[in-house]
Amino acid sequence: MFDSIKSRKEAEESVRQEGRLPQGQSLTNKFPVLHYGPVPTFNAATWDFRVWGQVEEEISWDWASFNELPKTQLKMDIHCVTRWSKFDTFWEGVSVRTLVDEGFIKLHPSAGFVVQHAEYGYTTNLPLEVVFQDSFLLATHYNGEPLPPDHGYPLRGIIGYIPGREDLKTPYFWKGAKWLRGLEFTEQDRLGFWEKAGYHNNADVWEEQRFA
Ligand SMILES: Nc1nc2c(c(=O)[nH]1)N[C@H]1C(S)=C(S)[C@@H](COP(=O)(O)O)O[C@H]1N2
Ligand SMILES: [Mo]
Repeated sequence: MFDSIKSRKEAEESVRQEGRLPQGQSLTNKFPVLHYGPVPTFNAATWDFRVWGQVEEEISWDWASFNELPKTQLKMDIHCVTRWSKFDTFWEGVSVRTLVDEGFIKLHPSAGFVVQHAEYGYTTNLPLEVVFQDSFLLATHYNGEPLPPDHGYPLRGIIGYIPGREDLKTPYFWKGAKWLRGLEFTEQDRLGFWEKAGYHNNADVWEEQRFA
């Protein structure tokens, strides 16, 4: 027990020295579960993933065809607004930028923002430029395994900080919707669930933009 406390503190000190610990955050080796409402069940027969809004054509995939899309792996640090941070988390999933580059999604020039739509009506919003970053993924796997149900199985958005990539924006982790069912591309920004509840729309972890 004391060993694990000591190693948590040591790990925290080393990420602090590397400049990877934002103000007001502390390191956890656990993986806290945080969401509003119940954990939905997954039914492969009825699940689909839809893309609509400022696109040339609406598109939807069922679970089997979604899994044939090109996959990307990503290691990054995630930062929850409730002050826990988890370092070197390892994910696999589908890059929205790749879907656009490879013509799976054909965007309208007017598309400027993205609303992630999840089960039970949870939404969160990001600028298109952030969704296109290397640090945003539609994740199917965590640590080489399918996502656990309470972490978003079968699909969730994820956003975090890739060490050394000061060129990228790093919002808090709520900007990744668990149990994701679709992306809506919009012309104007539209506030999501926590954003409407008073959380900061930009949510930059380095600026501690927690509340609006
Ligand atoms: N569908 C849905 N996704 C959500 C939330 C939620 O309430 N509903 N909460 C967000 C918040 S506040 C955080 S910090 C992360 C937590 O992800 P985790 O439970 O896998 O740690 O999920 C985000 N995604
Ligand atoms: Mo959060």
